[in-house]
Amino acid sequence: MAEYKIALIGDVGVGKSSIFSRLIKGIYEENQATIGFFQDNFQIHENSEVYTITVFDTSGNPNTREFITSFIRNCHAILYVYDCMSYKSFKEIDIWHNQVAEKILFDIPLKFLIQAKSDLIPEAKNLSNYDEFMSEVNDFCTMKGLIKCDLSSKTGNGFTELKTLLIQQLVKINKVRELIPIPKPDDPNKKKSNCC
Ligand SMILES: Nc1nc2c(ncn2[C@@H]2O[C@H](COP(=O)(O)OP(=O)(O)OP(=O)(O)O)[C@@H](O)[C@H]2O)c(=O)[nH]1
Ligand SMILES: [Mg+2]
Repeated sequence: MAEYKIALIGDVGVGKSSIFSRLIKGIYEENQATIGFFQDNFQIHENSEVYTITVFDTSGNPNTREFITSFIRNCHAILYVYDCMSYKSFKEIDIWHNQVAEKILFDIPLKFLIQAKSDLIPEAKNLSNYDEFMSEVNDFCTMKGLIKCDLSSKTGNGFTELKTLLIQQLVKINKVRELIPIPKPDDPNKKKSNCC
């Protein structure tokens, strides 16, 4: 049975733990602010295969960024999360993205940009900068190679589509990886060859 690891990353209060609860337990529940991280898993059945997806729910506290970005380096996919009502939470994604990219030197995991709390989009449309906000979001996804996805943990909207997309992309990437081995960072303990 194939296993994949994914991480939820983003600002405080954007809805990461609510997404985690929806993915793992299929429910919407109120959560305390996350300290450090939690992990749990769920299974996806696709084309008669069963896949186990381990999800890391992380704290949005900027003080924990260094710690979080180092342990998620082995994840197969990263879900960057922002709140559709908060332009600031979207701008923070760039900082998270740069920090993760610094840690992951040789491997490029699958990346999603999750617009969380999508049940609030009708309200978000009243924000004075909404059109510019969405245009920046689309440009950012194109520039950084992120797949955009709208989710509402409250209503459950978008989760079926996310799971299908996630597994299809993970399997696809895994097949490519099997064909083209990705170079690993040099092992500092490995003895250098004398060969010219
Ligand atoms: N309307 C709406 N509100 C949501 C949704 N998801 C989360 N919320 C609200 O947002 C608040 C924060 O959500 P959390 O999931 O705890 O946020 P977090 O990103 O895990 O925050 P930290 O753990 O502090 O980093 C919750 O208390 C909910 O009230 C959603 O889909 N729709
Ligand atoms: Mg949380």
